[in-house]
Amino acid sequence: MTPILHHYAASPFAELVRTAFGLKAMAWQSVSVPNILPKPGQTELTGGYARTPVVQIGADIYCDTGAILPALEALQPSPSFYPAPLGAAHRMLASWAGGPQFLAHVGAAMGAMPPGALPDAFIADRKARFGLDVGQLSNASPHFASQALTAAQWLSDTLADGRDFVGGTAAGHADLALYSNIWFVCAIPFAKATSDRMLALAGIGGWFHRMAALGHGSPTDISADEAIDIAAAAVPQPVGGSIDAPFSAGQVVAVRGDGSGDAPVLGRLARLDSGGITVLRDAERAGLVAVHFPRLGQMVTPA
Ligand SMILES: N[C@@H](CCC(=O)N[C@@H](CS)C(=O)NCC(=O)O)C(=O)O
Repeated sequence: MTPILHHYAASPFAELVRTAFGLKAMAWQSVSVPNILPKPGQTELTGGYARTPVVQIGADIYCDTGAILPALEALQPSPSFYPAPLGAAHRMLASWAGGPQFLAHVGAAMGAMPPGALPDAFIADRKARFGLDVGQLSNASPHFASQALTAAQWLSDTLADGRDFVGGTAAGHADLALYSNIWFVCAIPFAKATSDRMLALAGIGGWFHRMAALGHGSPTDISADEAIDIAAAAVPQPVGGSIDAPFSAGQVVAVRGDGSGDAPVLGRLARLDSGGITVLRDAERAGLVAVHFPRLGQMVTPA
């Protein structure tokens, strides 16, 4: 079944997934979502999760790149997102790039924007949902740029032995995560002074162009309504894994993302272990869907 990406062009985590499709040379369907709330098409499927990106495979809905990449890996194992010798350690590096380093790159990129460059509605959305005052990022921009440049220097040091990618000859999840951060700084023309410094570091320019050359696979546009119809016509795939104590199968739980005030996703627990979280829920138009999350970064509580 063709995966469907719910995303918008400027999202760095969406760029990670678009490039992941390129790495695997996959065909996919593209649904454009707003970059602020409300996102009615997306939340009809997720039950509340409103971050970007989300990937849908039939009636299975994957929230967060930490759940999306393993799902795409299962759909098409080769070439792998976790090539040897790093293997699963790709996830640890990606988690650092997508965690503390994500804010550093957002600050380096958006902090360079002049006052008034961002719409008021976008500033209000990020303040209400994440407590982030993007309108004030410019004050801390030199600090954030220093953090992002330090990460770029570490990447340069890693590539100094002549390897093509972080783990050797093949690109993997770590490369995708580091790439999407630097891509975001490069995408904001106001941050050119910082992106130029990053790309000038030994090895980074060549690596960045090798990553960009992976492309985005083969997307086809569909509407949010078509994606909902696809979910309605499908049934969730059988769920693997297990359920950690003290929770039990079928128990109604709330899943909340760390650091966001977005609505929790309520559903009947089908999986809760280090491999991920799955809840089943009955969507108004899409019918029975399975909503999947990574375990890291999500809080699960009885509802
Ligand atoms: N841990 C999540 C982070 C996703 C994330 O923070 N995405 C940003 C955009 S790049 C976001 O959702 N911003 C708010 C929005 O798009 O509404 C992941 O790996 O997918």
